[in-house]
Order: sequence, then structure tokens, then C-alpha cells
Amino acid sequence: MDGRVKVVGQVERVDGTSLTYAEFVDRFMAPNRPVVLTGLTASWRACEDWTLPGPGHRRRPDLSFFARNFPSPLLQVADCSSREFTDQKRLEMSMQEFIDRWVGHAHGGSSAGDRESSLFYLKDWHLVKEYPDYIAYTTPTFFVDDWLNMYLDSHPIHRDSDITNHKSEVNCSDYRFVYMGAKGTWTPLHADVFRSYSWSANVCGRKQWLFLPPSQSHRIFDRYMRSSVYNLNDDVSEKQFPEFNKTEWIECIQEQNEIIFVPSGWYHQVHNLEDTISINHNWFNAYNLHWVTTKLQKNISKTSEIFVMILKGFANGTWQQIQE
Ligand SMILES: O=C(O)CCC(=O)C(=O)O
Repeated sequence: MDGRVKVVGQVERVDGTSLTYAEFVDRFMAPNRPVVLTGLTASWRACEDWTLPGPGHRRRPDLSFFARNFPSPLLQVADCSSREFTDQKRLEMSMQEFIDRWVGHAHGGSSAGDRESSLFYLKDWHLVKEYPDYIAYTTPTFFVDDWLNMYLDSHPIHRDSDITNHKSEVNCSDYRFVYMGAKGTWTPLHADVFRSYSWSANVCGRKQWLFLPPSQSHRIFDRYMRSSVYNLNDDVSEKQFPEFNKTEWIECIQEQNEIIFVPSGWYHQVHNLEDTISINHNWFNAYNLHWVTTKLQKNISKTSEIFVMILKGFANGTWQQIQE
């Protein structure tokens, strides 16, 4: 991101090996503040298996390891250069196809059009559910009190094989993901699903995070609180988002083997500054349950409002508004 936003601070960095769980709760989880934790990935198989030596002490993705060992046929891949409603357009492709496009992009693409448009980012890949026998990492103690994934592990959403297929089973199965993307891939401004917490560990690579504290969330919305800013790198229209120029952001450059704790309700935008692989969980527990229940209640009210709008025959000319 190129300095269009006002950065007023950096996320604190703490040695995770000397932090107790009680300290993590008191300093970060209960007060809902971000932190970067170091030193917690040393024994992860992912760090060894998924990477190759890069420049200096850095590691780089070993893409051929993924092609050989995880031949997933249907992955959800975001096209970072095209927007669909409030997110990036998603495509489905196999692991091999994703890797071929990544390698093709690194070599300049086959045409000028390719070079511009082919920044594909593998997101929300359910590695743990797809390959349960492969133990890539262990969840750090700070994040194990996880009611969301614990519930989903014991209550599969789909039980009746007649009405489901493999794809929907995996998509709804859990909130444990792997993200993989070349330098330049990115995630638009958002707050996490259900206003859950997330943690994200860089197996290799480097990410830039920009965070907005929840007390300022209203400033990225339009005056009707309907649509929000999509990309901090765009020229954000003052007319559409009149409060945006008052926002003050907290930045983090997250390095290889560092884990970031993303608190509930903090809007954030993320850019991969190098070819990056990360592991990411969303979760909630007693400390953020109030965020989650409030968000779900709001979603229920909003959904009922939309049904009423449709029933009143508002569809004509306001379809875009309804979808947003
Ligand atoms: O790494 C990314 O691109 C996005 C991750 C993210 O938004 C999150 O962990 O909440």
C-alpha cells in the first residue's frame, strides 16, 4: 500500500515462547488488541516441507511439494485483479493449474494481458480437513480455546450424502485455512467472518497488514452505512465515504515464522510483499462471543429487511443495492 492512509502506530511484537496464556488473555485477547507473536513455529512440519532456501535466511515456497502431495482437484482461488460485489472474484481450479498459473506469472505470463490480470491467490484452502493424516502444524496454546472449530469438528454440517457433494462438505467443514499467493496478491478491506478472531502464521514470505480499530469502523462506510471501502489503494471518494479521511491505521509488517493475532471487529487489508504461504484459523470463545452474537443478530435483521424489500417489489433498479 502506498501511503494514502494515515498510519499512526505499529502492532506490538512479543516473544511467544516467554508469554504465558494468562498474559496473552490480559494484554491482547480480553482487551481485543492485535499482537505479533514470534518463536512459535520452530517445530512445524509445514516450515520444513513447504519451503526451500531463499536469499539470506529467508525461505521461499516449494510449489512442487504441493503439486506432488496435495493434488486437490477443486480449490477456490481469488483473482486479485477483479472485484465481485464486496470481495474478489473466485475461480475454481486444481492445485496443478494454480501452480502453473503462479509459475507462468513469475515468468512474465504468455501475453501482456496475462501479466496484468493473472494474480491468483489461493485462499481458504481446507488443508486440515482434506488431508487429516498430514500434521502440518500444531495450534499454539494461545488459540486452542476455539469453540467454532471444536463445534464443527463434532457437528458436521452435512450428514446426508444424498444432498451433499464433496465440495460443499469441505467448504463448510471448518475455519482452518491455508493461503498461498505470489508477491502482489492481496485481500481487500474487511472484518472477519462473524466478527471472529483470527490468527495467521507466515510459513514463508512477508505480509503488510493495515488495521483500523473498531471504534473507527463507521468511517469506512458511506453515509447510509451500506457499502464500505474495498481497497485502500484506490482513490477513495470523499463524496461517497465522507469520514474516510479521518481514519487512523495501525500497521504491521509480518515476517516469516511470525504469527499475528487479529482481534474481533478490526477492519484490515493485507498485501503479500513476497511470495507467501500462511496458515490461518478463525475462532471464537468466551472473550469475543458478544461480538459474534451481536453480528449474527444484525445479519438476521438485515436479511429480514432485504426479504421485505424484495416482497414489496423493490427489485427494479435497486438490485445492486439489495445485493450489497
Ligand atoms: O492473509 C491474507 O491475505 C488475509 C488474511 C486475513 O484477512 C485474516 O487472517 O483475517
